[in-house]
Amino acid sequence: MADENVKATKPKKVADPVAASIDVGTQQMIQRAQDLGIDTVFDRAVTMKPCNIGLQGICCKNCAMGPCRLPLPKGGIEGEDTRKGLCGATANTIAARNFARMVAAGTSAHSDHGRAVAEVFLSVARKETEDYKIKDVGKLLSIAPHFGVATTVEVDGEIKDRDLDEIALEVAEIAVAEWGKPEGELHYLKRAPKPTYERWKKQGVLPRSIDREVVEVMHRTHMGVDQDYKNLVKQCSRTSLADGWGGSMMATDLQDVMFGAPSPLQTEANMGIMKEDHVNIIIHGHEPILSEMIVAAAQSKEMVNYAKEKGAKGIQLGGICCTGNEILQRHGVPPAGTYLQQELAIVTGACDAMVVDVQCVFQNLANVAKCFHTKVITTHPIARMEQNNVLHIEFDEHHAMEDAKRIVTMAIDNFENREAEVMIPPQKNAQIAGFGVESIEYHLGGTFRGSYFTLNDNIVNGRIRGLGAVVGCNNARSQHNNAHITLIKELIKNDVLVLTTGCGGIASGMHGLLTPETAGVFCGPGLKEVCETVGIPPVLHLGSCVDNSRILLAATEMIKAGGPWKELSDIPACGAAPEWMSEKAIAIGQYVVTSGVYTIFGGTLPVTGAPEFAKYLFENIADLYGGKWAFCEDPVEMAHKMIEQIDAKRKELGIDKARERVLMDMADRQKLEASA
Ligand code: XCC
Ligand code: SF4
Repeated sequence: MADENVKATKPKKVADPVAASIDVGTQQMIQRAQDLGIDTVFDRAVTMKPCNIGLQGICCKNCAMGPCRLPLPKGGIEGEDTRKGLCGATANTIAARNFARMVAAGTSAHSDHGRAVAEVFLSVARKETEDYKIKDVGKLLSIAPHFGVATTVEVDGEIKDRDLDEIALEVAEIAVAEWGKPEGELHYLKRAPKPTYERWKKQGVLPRSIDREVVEVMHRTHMGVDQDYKNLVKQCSRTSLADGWGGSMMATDLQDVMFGAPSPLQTEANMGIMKEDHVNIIIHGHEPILSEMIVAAAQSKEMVNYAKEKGAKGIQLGGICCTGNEILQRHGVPPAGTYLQQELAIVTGACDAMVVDVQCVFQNLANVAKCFHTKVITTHPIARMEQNNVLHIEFDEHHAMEDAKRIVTMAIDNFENREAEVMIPPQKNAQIAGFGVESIEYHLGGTFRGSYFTLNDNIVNGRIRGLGAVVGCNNARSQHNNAHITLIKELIKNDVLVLTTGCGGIASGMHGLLTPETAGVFCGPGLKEVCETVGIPPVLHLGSCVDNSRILLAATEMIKAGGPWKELSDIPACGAAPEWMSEKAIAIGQYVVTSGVYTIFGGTLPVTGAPEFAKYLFENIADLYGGKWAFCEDPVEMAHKMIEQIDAKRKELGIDKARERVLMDMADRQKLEASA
């Protein structure tokens, strides 16, 4: 491993494992990698400093007269800001253009994923594939009307159910067209509460079609086009809505139709789910089109028997990142870790195959795999790796099961090649995951009231102070999982019910926050009472990052169920991505803000080098949509900023007093119980 020539020079700087992660298993694996002379992202974060100008968002390389860099003077700007690039672009223009391109990239990633799902659904509807089916008819019928597809038909004055195949085909064709239709607006926008939709309309940000908005960002940010940061932010909003209420939401829905809407199930999380005596296949990436098939293949008798023939006790699947969340929520496949643990799953020496599709995949996986027997298999035509030890098995929906079996067979055949000593860190925690709009309704509403009424009621009466969506990535620039866990604990301690997705969800599971028992340990009295009464964890895992659309729809259900709130910006709720790193996170943040919700990110945002533009995102934008951006490095402080926003909304709604009364009653009751 170690390079011969380097020996004489001083030892390389490496990460301090304890400072790098709050998870003991992760610390052990970082240490192990270092002992073996293998560098991981944690070490590289120590040796490579981020570029300070890029960090502030003020480097423009949109034409060959640049790159133009406009560093902010140490003491800030006094008087007029005269910084400009060769063409005259101001810091505001440059930072806004960069921000817009992040929104476009993030929207593309979520939406191209959604497109792939929609295309598979179209082949299902056309009966061109046998391997995928419509698993959840109820979900299909519930989304059809949102595409303008009727589910019943009148025959001789009688209302009859329409043929399912017909409905599926119509939905599929209309859905696929959402990416590139020449006119109109996205169908799903009308699912938003009416006042929210009207706001978007008034601001002129209703997306027309998904691809078009992304293309328009690229055009507007080309050298010499849109040079008014406010106008650029407007296009950021329109594009991001095409993600949240478009590509992401359709991805979620059509996945549910084909693979089943999730419902809560119990499993475990962290690298300790890997088993020494099993074939371990780690599935990493985002699109469940692949992972669903691998799950089916790995569970087949044929494959399990083959694994046994080869000396293994069975096949253990594990997920990393969002495809892990997809198979977690639908099949109870345990996640092996978050984004930052991908290299470490290989460092265990027990990973027989790492199967990846798109997004969040480190190219360094291939380098780490060279030191072990692990086969890294890329599967997607748009996501390959240059290293020569990487295998590419292209996955095609028309022979999906065949491809999946080939991949699983390869992993099984590789089991006997394990060389390096296997060392699986034992850390793992029990968890309940797989909540969705439908299951929250069921759990909180009970069977007889089947609505979001109970949730509303508990917010109004103050037992639940508000909602906090804690989502998104890990970032090697901050301690792995620390901000997620610290923030969430502080929120639930203050009676804020937490909804989580993405790597935030996996982190919550790893650290034991996704069990109903958590309520008794970490929650404030109001939230504890609600959770214990209905038997839910105070932190609800709603799936992958495209499933943030579930959070939008859950909030919409709260409005439909009646309450003091009329639009999304009225609800005492906040969004947070405490360890964000990806462009997708910026797209999500922008659609959450545009949907009316205060959104706070950890670390920093690449806008600080342009103070006027930053102020626009942090303050003025609220006048247009009700939501605004913020960032904060310290997770406890972040929680209190969110709580402050939640309390302000409660006050606006006139429900701030109710909470004081509830807490007073509770204190009395506790005193009574104590004296009894
Ligand atoms: Fe990627 Fe979705 Fe971020 Fe995790 S949370 S690091 S985007 S896998 Ni979406
Ligand atoms: Fe510089 Fe303007 Fe070209 Fe950007 S577009 S690199 S600011 S000259």
